[in-house]
Amino acid sequence: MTVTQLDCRSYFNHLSVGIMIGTFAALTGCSQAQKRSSSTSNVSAADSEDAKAEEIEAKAKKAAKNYKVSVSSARKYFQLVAETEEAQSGQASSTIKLASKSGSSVLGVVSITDRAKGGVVVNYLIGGLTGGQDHGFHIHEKGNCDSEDGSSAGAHYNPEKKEHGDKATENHHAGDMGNITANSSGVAVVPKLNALVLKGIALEDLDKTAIIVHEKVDDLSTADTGNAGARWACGVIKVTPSEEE
Ligand SMILES: [Cu+2]
Repeated sequence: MTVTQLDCRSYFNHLSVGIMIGTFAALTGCSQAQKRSSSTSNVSAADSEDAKAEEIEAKAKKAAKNYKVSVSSARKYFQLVAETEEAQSGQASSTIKLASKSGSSVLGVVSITDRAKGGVVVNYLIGGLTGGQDHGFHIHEKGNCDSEDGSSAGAHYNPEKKEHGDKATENHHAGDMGNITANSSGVAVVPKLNALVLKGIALEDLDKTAIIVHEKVDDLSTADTGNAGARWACGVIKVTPSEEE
């Protein structure tokens, strides 16, 4: 049997175990140059994965301090943001930092990414909540978090003039994101990839609106607020048109 140059190269491209490459090369007579080139590309792929993991670890440690959350919660958030951006390759993203309001100690970060097939994916990492409780989570219509109680963010984002409600149903404000669930340490982190998707909205529609985290659970029905209580955190959504990839 004769192994062509092409066969040899494509075989290497699919191998990751050095010893198997060596054995195959010895059996088929593939050149040292090809072996070297293959192992270099395998090493750089591994290096790139290591670099990504290190970057996530560094961000997680910093966020853990900034937002008073565990490193493991922060790691989960950054991993899911990275997976989202990989899945929605080339789509715009915006990161929103939340400031405490109404005397709470709620802090956190939210990432919104356009979906290739429409809508946006929302990832979040929020600390300082009431342990084991759900908290209303909305987009409000004004990109202004200046007031002490978050009232400057106005009412729910609702361009279609619908009723407040459950985002799983037809009739709800575009800014109704339901509730986020705090763990026993008062931290809410997005549970899995695409756990929170808002359909019918593009990121640019949300320019100069705000994210609000509430004191209480949103009952998903009471007009116009879901009876979710005080505004415990607020962050302005800013979308810059020429954002980096
Ligand atoms: Cu709200």
